Amino acid sequence: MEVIYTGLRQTPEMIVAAALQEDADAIGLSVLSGAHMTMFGRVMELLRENDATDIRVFGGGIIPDSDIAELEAMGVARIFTPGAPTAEIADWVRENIRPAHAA
Ligand code: B12
Repeated sequence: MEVIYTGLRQTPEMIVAAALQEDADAIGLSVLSGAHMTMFGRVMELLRENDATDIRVFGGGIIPDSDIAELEAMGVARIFTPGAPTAEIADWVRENIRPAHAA
């Protein structure tokens, strides 16, 4: 898979613009600051506004369990929290991103 790293401290607008321009299958967000509800929420909103909800959104960070259900209700496909092994994340991406996009 090709991964485009956009760098630190990107706004949701910059992230969604990059995903649209690059025709991305998925957006992976890392939010450690506690602003995950705002950041994920705005990314989901911008994807809807751009008719691009086929781009799957997933990610991780310092995210309390109690917020994960709400993020999933917003349409976030999966959240990984500290301690998640890289292999588990890679397996999830292999199983969920390409097949979902091809279907
Ligand atoms: C290094 C660090 C910093 C550095 C960041 C350097 C940098 N360039 O990134 C500096 C010094 C700048 C910093 C600043 C701040 N920090 Co700080 N920082 C940390 C620290 C020690 C490590 C964070 C880190 O990089 N972890 C590496 C990541 C990759 O690890 P991880 O979260 O375990 O990742 C796993 C999962 O979350 C998941 N995942 C994470 N991202 C993604 C993305 C994708 C796509 C996927 C699939 C999975 C995934 O998979 C990973 C593997 O298991 C943590 C404490 C800690 N031990 O976590 C505090 C911590 C994150 N910081 C904290 C705080 C409060 C701050 C500040 C607000 C402090 C301040 N008052 O200014 C600022 C916020 C800056 C900002 N805007 O985000 C708190 C956050 C509390 C919260 N959110 O509730 C923490 C948890 C410390 C604490 N216990 O209080 N910080």
